[in-house]
Amino acid sequence: MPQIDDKLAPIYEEVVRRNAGEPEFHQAVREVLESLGRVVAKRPDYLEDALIERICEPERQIIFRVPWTDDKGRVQINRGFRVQFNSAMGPYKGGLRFHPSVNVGIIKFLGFEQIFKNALTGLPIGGGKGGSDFDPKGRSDGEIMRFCQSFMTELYRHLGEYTDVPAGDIGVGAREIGYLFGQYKRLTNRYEAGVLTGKGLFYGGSLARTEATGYGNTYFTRAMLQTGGTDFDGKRVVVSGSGNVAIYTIEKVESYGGKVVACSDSSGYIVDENGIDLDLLKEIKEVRRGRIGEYARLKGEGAYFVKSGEGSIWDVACDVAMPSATQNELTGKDAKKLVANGVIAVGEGANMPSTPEAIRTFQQAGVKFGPGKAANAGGVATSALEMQQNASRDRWTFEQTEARLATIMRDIHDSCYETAEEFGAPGDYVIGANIAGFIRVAEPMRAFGVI
Ligand code: NDP
Ligand code: 2IT
Repeated sequence: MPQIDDKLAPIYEEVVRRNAGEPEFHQAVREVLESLGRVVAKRPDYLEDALIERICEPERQIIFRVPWTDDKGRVQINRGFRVQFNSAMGPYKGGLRFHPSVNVGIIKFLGFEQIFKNALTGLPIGGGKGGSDFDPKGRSDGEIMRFCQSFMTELYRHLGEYTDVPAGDIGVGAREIGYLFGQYKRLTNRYEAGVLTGKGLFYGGSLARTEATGYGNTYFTRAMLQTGGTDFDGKRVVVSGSGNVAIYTIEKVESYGGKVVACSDSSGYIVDENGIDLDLLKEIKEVRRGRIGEYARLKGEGAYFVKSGEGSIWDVACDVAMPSATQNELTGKDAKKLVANGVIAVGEGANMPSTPEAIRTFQQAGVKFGPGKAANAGGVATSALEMQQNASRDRWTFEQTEARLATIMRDIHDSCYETAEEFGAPGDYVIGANIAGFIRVAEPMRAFGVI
């Protein structure tokens, strides 16, 4: 296991002590601190004024009650969160996750990752994350709307285009952003388009934001493949999940000639040896909000469904793996299987989908590994482009926006690659991303003094 530098180990121990029972947050902090040993060896001044300790402590954490009435007239209670982690680079920026597994530790890990990811985009956005343990599955539109209205009725006072700008994440897409924006507008009596991103195209949303995370991960992974003189063309690809990130990853990979043979949801995974039929997948997931097993039933020949618990999607042999569902979905055992089956590159669409053991397995086997905070930054980068369009009361074309996204992803790839080299870890995108992101945040923090 990579070690934390002696000078940084007490910082990690203190994070664990002060944030008991939050293993995902510990995991995210540990990975960054493991990389930073190389920075403080060269630049011990970064140890001054508790700069690194301050990065590990959120600027503000908001936890609130969200009461709402279900369709049977019963009152339900959920818990809402917003962790405003770091505003050195700009207003807090990061998504909202609605999923029953959400707790403060998960939101903190996501907010912490977001600081470095947002810095890597080179755009002026700080790091934050929020959400609720609300489970949207099986809820009617009316229930979703009442929940979103209640959630925003508390959260609105903490938001603003110069303060904190949420967007979507698991369980939060265009429908939820619409209800949240409507309630913000009503409560504040302000048409403040830049307060949320991922908005509908009719009211200030950006073209290409829906596609951005999946497309962005595909650009990043392609750039990694190109450093080895290869590309997606003719490759077998497995993409886990079948939500926003997964769908647009599949779309872009297929446009480059890759064949995506499997995807999943929490009920299991499907394999289609002919390559996933994207129109059918979109119809099931985006229109009907159905389960992934329906794909195999409707597609018929060449496609089959494996129920959750009866196998892992990572058993499916592939050249490129793009985990795009949730944290720690790809374990050390899965990684060994992928390596045995000949995987050459892994691009993380989800946040922290690979366990530390899995990352180690890939890197030791020489597999090109793109960590989420670099590889999936295209979503938040395009959110920042949406904010730019809102601030200038302008609207860009799809082509213009996608071209900016492509350049940003290439720049993130190159800066991770070059930083890894500069710090003596050639080809290690984890170290490159953590160090490049850290330096960009540490410099303004230092300039601001002890705040
Ligand atoms: P969606 O809600 O659109 O889709 C999530 C997908 O992942 C669904 O297929 C879902 O299955 C599956 N999934 C979620 N939780 C679990 C779980 N605990 N076990 C198994 N499967 C699960 O979310 P997104 O596509 O937006 O997000 C996917 C990942 O990408 C997340 O890690 C998110 O943080 C990250 N991300 C998202 C960005 C964005 O712009 N949306 C940007 C950067 C990262 P089911 O429907 O059965 O729950
Ligand atoms: O994890 C992420 O980067 C997101 N869910 C997108 C955040 C955003 O503000 O667009």
